[in-house]
Amino acid sequence: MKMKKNNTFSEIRIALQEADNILILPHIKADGDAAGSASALLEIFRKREKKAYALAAETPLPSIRTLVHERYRTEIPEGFRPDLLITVDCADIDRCIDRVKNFPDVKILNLDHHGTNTRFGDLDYVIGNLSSTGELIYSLSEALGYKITKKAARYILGAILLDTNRFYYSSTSSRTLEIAAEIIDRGVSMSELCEDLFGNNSKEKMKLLARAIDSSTFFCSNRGVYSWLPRKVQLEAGTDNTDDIVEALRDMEGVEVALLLYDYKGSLRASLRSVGDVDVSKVALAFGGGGHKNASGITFTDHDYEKVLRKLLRELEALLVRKS
Ligand SMILES: [Mn+2]
Repeated sequence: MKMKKNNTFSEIRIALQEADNILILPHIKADGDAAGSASALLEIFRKREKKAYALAAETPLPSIRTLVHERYRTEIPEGFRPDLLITVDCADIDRCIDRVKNFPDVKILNLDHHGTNTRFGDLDYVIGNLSSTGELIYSLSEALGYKITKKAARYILGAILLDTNRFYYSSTSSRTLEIAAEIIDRGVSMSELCEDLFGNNSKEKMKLLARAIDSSTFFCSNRGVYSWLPRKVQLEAGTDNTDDIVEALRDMEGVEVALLLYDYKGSLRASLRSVGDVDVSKVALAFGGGGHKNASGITFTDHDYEKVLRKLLRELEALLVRKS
């Protein structure tokens, strides 16, 4: 399959100039990169006197509320008719189709950093191995000569911090760190931002994490680990916020692949994490999901947990065996 090329900066500039009403779409179950990137764009467009809103699929999680702009909504304001849609951090159109489908004739600008991005936009700007969509928006805004305010810069730094797990992942380049440094130079306090983002775990979330760790099972000579959080367990813990749980599984000694299966809004979801050369995006793609080499996800239409788990474990084991 031949990969569609990125549009040029001048093509993107023209599309943005022609648009007066812009609707920004973060992916379903928006994470900090999606929400922060959408918020940064809202702030950048406000400065350029464009009418823009972000339309999210759900209310943002409390843990990322600090990355949410006033114009980030869950309902479209009355009378607002977009003439351009911008999808942020969406590897494929399924991640935002719930909202895109309401605007069949509106052009899409697809901004993303997932290597598996299907380039579904009328215009695409995708850089596959970048730390975050936040970093992509920073570089794009600079290339277009758009002013990045302190407020926008803070959203971007939050997006970068979350998607790199505080500069832990290999997607953190020297340029990522330079951008973070430039943002600090604009007066953004990284420690205050970190406190907002990482220092507010709810008891419910920690309880759910404890349940996941407690019920985890190792496979492939302890090189892999999985856990399962059905709706019932989420209700008992008092939250459906599964953020950071799969990372905690991955960070156990000797683990190369971690899998978290969980019920999410009526579907069964799998989050995959890996370390080093183990490429879980291959497994995700094989099941209709997507993501990055070390972090991918899949939404299953099949609700049979046992069957899905069996299939996934078979593929993950094969992946680990091939690597060793
Ligand atoms: Mn991202």
